[in-house]
Amino acid sequence: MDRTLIQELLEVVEQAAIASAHLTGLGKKDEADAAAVEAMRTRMGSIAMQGRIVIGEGERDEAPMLYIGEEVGSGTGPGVDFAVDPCEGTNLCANAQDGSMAVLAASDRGGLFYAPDFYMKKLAAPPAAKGKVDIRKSATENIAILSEVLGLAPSELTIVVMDRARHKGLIAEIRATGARVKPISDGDVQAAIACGFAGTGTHCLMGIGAAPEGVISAAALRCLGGHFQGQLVYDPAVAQTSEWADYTKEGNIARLNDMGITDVDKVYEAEELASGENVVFAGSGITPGLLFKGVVFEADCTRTSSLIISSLDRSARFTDTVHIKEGAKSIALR
Ligand code: VTB
Ligand code: MG
Ligand code: MG
Repeated sequence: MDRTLIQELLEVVEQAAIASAHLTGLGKKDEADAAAVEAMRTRMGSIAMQGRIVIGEGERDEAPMLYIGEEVGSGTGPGVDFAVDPCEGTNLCANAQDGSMAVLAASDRGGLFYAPDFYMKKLAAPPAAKGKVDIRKSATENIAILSEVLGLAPSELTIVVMDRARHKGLIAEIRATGARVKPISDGDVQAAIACGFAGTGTHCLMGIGAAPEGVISAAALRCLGGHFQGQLVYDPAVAQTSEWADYTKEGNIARLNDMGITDVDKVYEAEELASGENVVFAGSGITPGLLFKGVVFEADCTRTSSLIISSLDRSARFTDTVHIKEGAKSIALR
């Protein structure tokens, strides 16, 4: 992987975000997802690389595009592994709610954890808390640590938690410490990454979301020096999701074992989920959010706001791109 890839990957997520943004608010989540997938795949095709999807939109039989194992790119050049979520937060996009984005993580071959399509308990926090908070500790203990290392009272800390039945106890525990809970309906990737930056008003992500999204979050936080840990969730009684209505704990453990995961309770650090020598994260807002303004359509241009984080040059670039329409007469400078 070299630095020219950074610019290419920026364009990949910008194109995916624009494609989904045309379907924002229409209540069509699958269509918004498909549009992003198509745009992402097309733009990836013109990058000189031997790309491979390790986390994608499903197995070969279920998804027409960007399925796990699919090869992307021109077919010559460096080998690059990708974890993609072309429309992360499809419900948010379909309902024109904040927080959806086109997102991917890239690394050298073998540099991203092949996360199963399971749930994952996650803990994300700012760099100052790295290695100090711990997913094995209680929320109460972690909030005390956060308060200490960030120099903020619990009442000045905002903890993002997905708004799910499984988090009833967690939310009550956090509130009992005096910290603020910000429930989100979807989109824990953006919330996790927001923890990596001061000034986002987001100090910690706690609770259970999806495992593939955990790898993408880990890639970004690893580059930022932030804290991220993940632990797979295999017990349907813990996940409390209709998706797992027909699954059993034993069956899920057997599925993990079949995938080569024998230590099912392992706590994965960011550096294990995104272990490659070089790691790049790229995200572009579809709707506004903690990190971006999202796609804005204007008469003469389309504007995108994005974030590329790269270990190649130890940078986090926030970009605002004006995509100029043919025959444009005036472009506002904002
Ligand atoms: C999680 C979360 C994602 O979807 O995967 C969620 O990590 C689905 O969780 O950010 P449930 O099955 O509990 O609804 C997102 O919110 C969006 O992809
Ligand atoms: Mg998706
Ligand atoms: Mg998603």
